[in-house]
Amino acid sequence: MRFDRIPRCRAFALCLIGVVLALPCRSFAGAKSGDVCFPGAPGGAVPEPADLRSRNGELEVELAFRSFADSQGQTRYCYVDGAGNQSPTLRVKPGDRLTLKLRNELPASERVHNMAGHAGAKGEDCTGGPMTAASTNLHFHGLLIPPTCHQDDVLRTLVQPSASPFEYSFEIPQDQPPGLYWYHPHVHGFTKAQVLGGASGALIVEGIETVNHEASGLAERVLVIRDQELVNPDAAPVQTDSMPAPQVLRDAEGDILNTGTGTGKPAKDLSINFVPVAYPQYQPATITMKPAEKELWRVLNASAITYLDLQVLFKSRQQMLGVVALDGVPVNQNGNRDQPIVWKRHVLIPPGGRAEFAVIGPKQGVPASLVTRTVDSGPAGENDPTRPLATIVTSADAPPRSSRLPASPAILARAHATPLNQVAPARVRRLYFSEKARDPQNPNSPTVFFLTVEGKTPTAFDPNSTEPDITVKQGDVEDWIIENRSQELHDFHIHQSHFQLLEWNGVPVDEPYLRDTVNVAYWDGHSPVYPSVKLRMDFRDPNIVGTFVYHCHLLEHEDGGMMGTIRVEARDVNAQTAEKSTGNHASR
Ligand SMILES: [Cu+2]
Repeated sequence: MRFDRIPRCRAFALCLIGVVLALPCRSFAGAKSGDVCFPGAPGGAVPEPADLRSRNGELEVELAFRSFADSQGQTRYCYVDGAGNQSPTLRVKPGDRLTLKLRNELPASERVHNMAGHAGAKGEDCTGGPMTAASTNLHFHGLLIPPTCHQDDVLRTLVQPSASPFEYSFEIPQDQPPGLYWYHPHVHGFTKAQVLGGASGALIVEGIETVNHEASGLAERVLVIRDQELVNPDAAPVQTDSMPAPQVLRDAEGDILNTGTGTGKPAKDLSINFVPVAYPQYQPATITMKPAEKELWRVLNASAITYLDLQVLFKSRQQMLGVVALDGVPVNQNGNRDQPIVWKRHVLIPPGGRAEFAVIGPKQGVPASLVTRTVDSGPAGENDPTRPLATIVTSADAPPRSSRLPASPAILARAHATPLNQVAPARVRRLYFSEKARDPQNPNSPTVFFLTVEGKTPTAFDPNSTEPDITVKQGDVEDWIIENRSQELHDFHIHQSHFQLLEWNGVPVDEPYLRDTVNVAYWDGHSPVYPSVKLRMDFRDPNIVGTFVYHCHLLEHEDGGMMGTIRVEARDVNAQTAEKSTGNHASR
């Protein structure tokens, strides 16, 4: 696959000329190589991202990473494949090899020369280099692949604009749960800017219907919800009721503070498959379904800092959503065989999280919508008011979905590890989120964010540190209690693994399913006990050996220091052999 040789600037200029001459510019779905990132039209149809499917056990993709300044002067980013598809969905099966060549095509003005080291074509080491606004890399969020060079390392891999395309190449593990994952950049200090600018895409491990039969035969709809800077930052809120608009207050980072009212100016706008739904009018995008058809909605919250709490309304009545997978893992996969579907009236998806749920469309003529409810992010959190995302329109003539899951899936024999909650933890650790103003004398100085192991001194993440914050033995399972000692929500995420939520604020929960992101409630400022989650962490998979990160997935917090490193050490080879022979390898 070759990249188009037309320079981006020339293609963009041609497009601008097209606008002037009233020629139709290419839409996102029809964008061709050479075009830069294209947002959808407000109120327009929600396009399905292009599907790139593996064949004969392989998927080879080349993605160009591009940027441009939008009409507000904000830098927008996107991935474009050789055929001009923007942020395509990568579809692979367990056992497939994914080879992804990433070419950093950020503008020449952002190029960095005289690099101390640079990441390049396969065969070279991932030796780091300058972490700048122009450097990038990829994280394959949720995949159980090694945290190593050319696979899923984010600590040393930096792709510079002057570098040759960087090759990622790895095998999708046979035991990777089938579901929705995603790819996004992960350069410390610059992750928020790139993801907020639009740098993200879906990755689907096929076969969800072979594990969770509730998904069999359903038409699929991939919905990637991103946040972005406000299109109309100076507009006054539209009065929707008799309540006065709440006062707009900003935090030290300039984000609009949570009002707790569910109304007011949001911290960020949202888009749905790049169709913006902008404050203050929130003109919803359009989803067209056949009347009363059941679909599998595969929803990714690719926002940098915005929480989603999704619900589907018919008129104003909440509809039940049939959750079949969270964070890529079918809800019946962790020994939860009696519960293939979890019915919910609304689904909270923190930044980085995914939810896959069955939706039965409205009957012909019934007004319906997809809405995100307000999320109270705490006194120091950002404002996430209630707002519509899409109007659901029914039409008997709606074109069939481009992808439908097999109706009669073969039942695959999968080797499942012992359910996490049946494994005794080797130890318990306590970690905590906290924040402080950089200048204690000035509460408006930038916030420093910490994610600290209890007993250690809170320190912002240092990319140059060579000592891990936590060391674990591969094969172990541990319990981690994660406290929130700040007055805003945080969203815990760890690479290379899924965990199980055991307790919420000290109270046991009945959640036999796995996650890779979890929201941690905010502290009210005076309670003697901090809010917390207790998680059972899984370090059994041999692929996990290496050094990788855990962090808050509100990317402003991650970039601001709320991240730590963990080194998983290989077990003694003799001990591994002995365990395998006694069948104890996965059930320790
Ligand atoms: Cu956070």
